[in-house]
Amino acid sequence: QSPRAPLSRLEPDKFIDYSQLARRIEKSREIQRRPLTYAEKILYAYTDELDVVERGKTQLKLRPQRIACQDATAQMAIIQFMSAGLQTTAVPTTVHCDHLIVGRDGQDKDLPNALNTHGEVYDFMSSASSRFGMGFWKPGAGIIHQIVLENYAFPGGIMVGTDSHTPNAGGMGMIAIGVGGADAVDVMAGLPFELTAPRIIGVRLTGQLSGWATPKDVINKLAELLTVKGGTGSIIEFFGPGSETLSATGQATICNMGAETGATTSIFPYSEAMARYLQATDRHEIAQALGFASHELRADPGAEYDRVIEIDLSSLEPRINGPFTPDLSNPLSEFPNAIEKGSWPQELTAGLIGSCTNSSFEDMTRAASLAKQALDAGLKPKMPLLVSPGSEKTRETLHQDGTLKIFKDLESTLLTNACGPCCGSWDRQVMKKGTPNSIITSYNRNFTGRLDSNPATHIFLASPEVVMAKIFSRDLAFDPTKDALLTPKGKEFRFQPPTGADLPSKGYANADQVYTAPPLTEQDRSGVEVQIKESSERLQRLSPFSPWSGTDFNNCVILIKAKGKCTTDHITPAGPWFRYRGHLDNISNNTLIGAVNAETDKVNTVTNWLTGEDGDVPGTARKYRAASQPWVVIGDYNYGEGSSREHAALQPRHLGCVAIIAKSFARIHETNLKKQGVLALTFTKEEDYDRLVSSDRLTIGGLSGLEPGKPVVVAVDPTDGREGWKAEVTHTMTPEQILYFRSGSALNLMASRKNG
Ligand code: MIC
Ligand code: SF4
Repeated sequence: QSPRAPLSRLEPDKFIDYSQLARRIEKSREIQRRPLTYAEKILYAYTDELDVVERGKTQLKLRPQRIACQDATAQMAIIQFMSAGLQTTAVPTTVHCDHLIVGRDGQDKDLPNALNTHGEVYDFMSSASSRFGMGFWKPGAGIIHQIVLENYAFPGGIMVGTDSHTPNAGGMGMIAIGVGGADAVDVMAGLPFELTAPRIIGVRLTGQLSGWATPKDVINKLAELLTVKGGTGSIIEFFGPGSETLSATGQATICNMGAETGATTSIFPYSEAMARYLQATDRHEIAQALGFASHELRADPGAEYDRVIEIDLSSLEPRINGPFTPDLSNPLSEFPNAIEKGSWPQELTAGLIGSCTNSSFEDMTRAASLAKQALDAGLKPKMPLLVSPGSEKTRETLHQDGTLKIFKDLESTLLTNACGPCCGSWDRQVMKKGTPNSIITSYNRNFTGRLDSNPATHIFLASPEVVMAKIFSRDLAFDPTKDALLTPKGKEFRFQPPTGADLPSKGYANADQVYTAPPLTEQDRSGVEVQIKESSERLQRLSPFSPWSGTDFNNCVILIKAKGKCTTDHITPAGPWFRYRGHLDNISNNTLIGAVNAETDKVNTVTNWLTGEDGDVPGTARKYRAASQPWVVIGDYNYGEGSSREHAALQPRHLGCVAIIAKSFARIHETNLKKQGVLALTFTKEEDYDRLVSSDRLTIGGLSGLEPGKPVVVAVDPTDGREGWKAEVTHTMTPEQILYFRSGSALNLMASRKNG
């Protein structure tokens, strides 16, 4: 037996050594002189120059073992990698074609359509993958997080991914962190990934799920307890006897949606279920080697958490979260009251299952068990059911096992193995935009306009089981755990609780044909040409942003004072806009079009303070840029919540934004802003948000004296006759990040260091 195993089946020349990991953990415990939580063990084992860590303060320089990029963010990451003049990724990297494929008629039609529509972009990414040494998962292979779980995630590992749901791999005991493209480029270039040592929220699970309760309900409940910002700056670490009762894929569902609380990542300690999953996915060597460190792959006795939350799995009820925010949670039994109180549209119009959150073998077989009961009783779905399988491997396994046949009998639409509706790539037929309606899904997000670009669609989040049962009634209030339905013969029908299997009895099918490995030698790689057509409307080389001029930002205008939720879906919506993810100038035409103007409650309408005319937000920003007029955005709480898309920082920067001043920021977005040289400033006194009027002029002063921890003063000069005043704001820039600002971006800094 060896402590060494290949990192993955697909990269037999790269290894993980579990004895070495155990030694590193020992050593970091000696340095910290205290018991460590599991997350801390992994983080610190992969930190350069480890010293005594103060959670929430110390800057860690992490060395991830892997990078995963999905197509909607990979394009810009690769373009940045190229513009830094780099040759080969320093860390194993994969690219996944999952976000661009539009769901409409099902895989047979949608996939060929996608290959046609996005051919230029796929060619770019596949050639760049070959050129720079990255593994390429073709369109239709599956969703990034599912593929990572099946092929790359392992207990005790650490990775970053250019997608906010990267923490999905925490279900396999891995520290997996969502980052922006520029952060990923650092790691690709061999630089460490810098992170403020997270606080650790412990979640102690007791009891065991039964009946209708599922892992999704655990996280739906936790989202309620923590809210969409309660996880910010923290890792959620699960422990307790209940965690040993969950399947690896169920744990992945929970970690996946930890992102909805703003957490840096979520993680489960090593359990038998992980070993079984490794075996089932043909990774026997890792399953064996980890015996050399399994005693370390959990929290030390007496390890301290910053906060502990208890959840009893035995008494957990199924829950439905939404609409419009993932932390609005109701147990099934109280949902009818909530519908009435919220005046939500009473008729359910579509059901969607699958996605990176809930498409495991277990999810699908359990959902199918309910479908079968209903079909056997002669019932038919009352609305379209769309199924998004997470990967070709699992889809093929479900096909072989007969589960897909049940979905077929339901006349559901089997979509491509891709994000599809979940990321707004849904060409929804029938429902007219603007029509209020309710839909239910097993996905993870429900921000306004997210799935079908219809802001009036109320999106509810539940387990695949609850979604499956609910499509048999148009009544949103129908409770499948107790209410009866009438069969065509007029008989009463009640569902029995779902049943399924956590793993396929004959193992998972092989689906390696959907993967392309990069050429092995540098020589073979260097012959590959990566092409970007000058005339392309989809891909554009980046020109470096200008460095900071050395003077304060005087007399800035406010482009928009945004009110309430301003997620990355509000700053740069997805869906149809994915088209331009590789073309900064074109995608900038959607900048902040979803943000609500705090003074008028209007969307995409602001006043141009140079001319006094009203206009759309991106158009007005372009006018400021043409006039060399610096501008800022004023934001509310948790500005930039949601996605990792760095376009939400790149676009404002491209259009001349110098600072975002908000009550608070979401972690990934705040880092993305810093990387692109935009000041991310937080009000010291939240009331100052209310005091600002969007016609005010702002001077952000003392910039040559920027220092970590030192507040910045913003002089407010009202144009409406009110007296001038000063607002104090803070920033979280490290010395290195202050250099990003001065250089104009992190990329500029990297290039200047490279050129000496
Ligand atoms: C999401 O779930 O919001 C997305 C679409 O996967 C994004 C990535 C993107 O916008 O490209 C994410 O989560 O980071
Ligand atoms: Fe894709 Fe949705 Fe998962 Fe994001 S959350 S990776 S859009 S399936």
